[in-house]
Amino acid sequence: VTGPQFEPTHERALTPAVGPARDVDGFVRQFLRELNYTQGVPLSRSTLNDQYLALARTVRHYLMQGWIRTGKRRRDAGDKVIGYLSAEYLLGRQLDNALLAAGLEDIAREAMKECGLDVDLLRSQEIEPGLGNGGLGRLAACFVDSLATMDVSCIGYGIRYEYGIFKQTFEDGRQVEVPDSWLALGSPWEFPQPDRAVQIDFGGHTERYTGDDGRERTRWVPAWDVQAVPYHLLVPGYRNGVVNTLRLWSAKATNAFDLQLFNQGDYAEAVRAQTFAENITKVLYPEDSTPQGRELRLQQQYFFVAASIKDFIRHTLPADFDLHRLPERIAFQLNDTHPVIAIPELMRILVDEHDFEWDEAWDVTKQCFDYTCHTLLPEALEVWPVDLLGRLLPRHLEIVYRLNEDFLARVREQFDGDEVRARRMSMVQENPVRAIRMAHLATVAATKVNGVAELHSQLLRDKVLPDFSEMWPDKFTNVTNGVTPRRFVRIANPGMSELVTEAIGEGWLTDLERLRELEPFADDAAFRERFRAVKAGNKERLRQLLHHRDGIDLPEGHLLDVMVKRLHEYKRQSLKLLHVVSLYQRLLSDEVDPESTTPRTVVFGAKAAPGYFMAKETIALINAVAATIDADERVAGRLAIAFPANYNVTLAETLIPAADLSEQISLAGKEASGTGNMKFALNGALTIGTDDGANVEIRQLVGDDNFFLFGMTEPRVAELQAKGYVPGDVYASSPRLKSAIDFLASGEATGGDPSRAAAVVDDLLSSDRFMALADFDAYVEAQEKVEATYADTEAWTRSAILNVARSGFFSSDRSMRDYLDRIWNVSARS
Ligand code: NTF
Repeated sequence: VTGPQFEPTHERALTPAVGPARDVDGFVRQFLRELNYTQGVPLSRSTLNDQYLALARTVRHYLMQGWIRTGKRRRDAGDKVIGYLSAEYLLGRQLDNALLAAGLEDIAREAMKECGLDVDLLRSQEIEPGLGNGGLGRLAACFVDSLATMDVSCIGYGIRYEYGIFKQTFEDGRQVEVPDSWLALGSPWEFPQPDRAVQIDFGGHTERYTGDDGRERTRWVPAWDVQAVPYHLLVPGYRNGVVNTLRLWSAKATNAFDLQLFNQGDYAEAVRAQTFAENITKVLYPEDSTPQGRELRLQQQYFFVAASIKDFIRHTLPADFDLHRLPERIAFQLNDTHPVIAIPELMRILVDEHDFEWDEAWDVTKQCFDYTCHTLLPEALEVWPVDLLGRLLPRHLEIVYRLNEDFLARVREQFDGDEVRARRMSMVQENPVRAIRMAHLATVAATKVNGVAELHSQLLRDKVLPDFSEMWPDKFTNVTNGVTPRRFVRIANPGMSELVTEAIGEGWLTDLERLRELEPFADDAAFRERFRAVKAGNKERLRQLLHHRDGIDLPEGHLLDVMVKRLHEYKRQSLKLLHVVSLYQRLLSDEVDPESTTPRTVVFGAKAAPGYFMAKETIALINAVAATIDADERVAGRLAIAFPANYNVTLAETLIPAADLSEQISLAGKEASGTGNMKFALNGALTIGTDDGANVEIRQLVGDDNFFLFGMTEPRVAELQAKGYVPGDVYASSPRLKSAIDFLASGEATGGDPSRAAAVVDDLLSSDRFMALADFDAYVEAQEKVEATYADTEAWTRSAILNVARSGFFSSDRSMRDYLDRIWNVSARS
């Protein structure tokens, strides 16, 4: 039964449950109860998975009171809710974060010890929910963490994919994707709410009819529907008793199966409808930065936003709420274009279901949405062919057409009938196929449009949406991304966290700018010594992990040079690889004494979209070069390449704190922001990077002396592009580059097999879309500066400490404060 919640008045019903006692004894009792009564096993017969599940549920118990109280307090106050609409949340492991947020780390450790168990071993049992591809999904997870920590009312709406981002394995060095069955062993963090399911319609046609009041109206007559079942996940704030909610939707067939067909023995046909419906939330699209124009993806998008809006109106707002005042109660943030179909959906609800006049509905709708763009690649801006949209959502297509008509009339009026401009700005693209430009729809509707770093927001205004920023200069703003220091400093780097607290006291974890107070310690030799000891400890932790996880044995005492992110040509893993080849050649040449070079281990971590040919070739090539170098005795102890498979949030948490050097080498003007770059700086790695995305701001803050800048600037890139870039010319004019490419092409770096390098080398020489060759010499020179600086241990450590001290700006708490001030007009309680 759906509808307004029954509100019991009995005193007891109003009091949230009291959690277990906050001591070791209380924890042990609750844990054993969970093990015995929920898992159904005695401790003596329990498996590690039983123990992990019981531990997770025990921790969850301690959060429930906060969750119930937070919800009640917010309902009573009638707070405006931030409705974060995101198709992805790359959450990472939940147990570590819940233990930290609840302040239960020590109690849990002791309690497990009393049961003869090791809390760290149990923590490592958790399979992270990989419900995202990369930066965009991880950002959403950081943002909801910050909003809970700042006690801001937020519901994160998303999709409960049954299978998250694929698990990456390597076979003969090539990527093979395996389904990620993160739910298979039980999922202790979610609360299914099947009785709160909502129906989501698809297909069919529209009809005009005359209402009782004599007005002409439209109704949508859908052809099929599915049920959207919400699952709650808890989003605990850091030690403030606040627990917000993630509401993830799972698709279920309206009718489970056809009993007649089943009884006749036609089993496949009997469950066809069910399979069809449940496919909607079966799996995350593993595309990053390029939209996958698949029908199922549009179904996913509509499915989750329609469910979220319906649910908000029905269950979060009071029953008699006047929807004219909707903007007082909700700000929907559109995380890229994926949820943009929410705009015509809200119009449809207001006009068709609540009898709003068109203009009135538009006025409300515009105030309810803001849009964040996360890309600069034109091919990444989603468009939906109108034949597909019209088939799946016929009413929404009509609404978009009408919105577009109204909008273009305004454009023509303001710009004197400038037809070319109107065509450029239209929500409807005519070629190569008629399609809806979701970014244009979002920009027209949204109150605010933001980019994710200063440079990105500027390029968004000047290059991606110039006509729109001319028309509405005040609509555009910037909010530079950030990352949560709870997960990416405190949990990932306990050693450094302790050292920092010892130096500057508590408080920095929720007020990260306070890291500034570390600056004087950069000049304190004893502190530097301890800082290095922490880094050495983190490297050892990584060595242990890679040994057990991947059978990789990292050499000791090397400069640890790390490039981890999705595999994409614009990110230029191939440039890093060319540098590795160049280092290898240098070690083999007679001119350089190997002993005089800096021993270096390069770590790659990257997944490629399964259909992205060049990305997959690059992975195979990196693995082939790694194997060749690994097998070559002549360079042993001087150079190593490691490429652990399946880079994810969990691996990042051990990898990043161990790194000395952070590789952020995208072609200028292509990486919207980057957030890995921030995590590395906050953990005391120095960055080698281009003037791109948030690198620009990192460099400005940490100072040129503590950052290795190289490569063309964005205007230079644009100039070269306009002039006509010829990679062959660069190849011919740089001896070092030519030599590295020839070496690679000859097969000498790939175990004697030149075919391994062919695709990548051919592409670099013939097109090199992202100008890796043009930046090669500058990159190698910057790497030489890295080596010189690294040789001076004290100078390097000083820079590393200054990176930490000056990166407090990159907390996602600050990003959220910026959204609150510049976009949502809501104030935080803390
Ligand atoms: C990514 N965008 C950008 O490529 C990153 O630079 C940025 O840091 C993150 O978003 C978060 O803002 C995407 O993943 C997408 F899908 F928009 F292309």
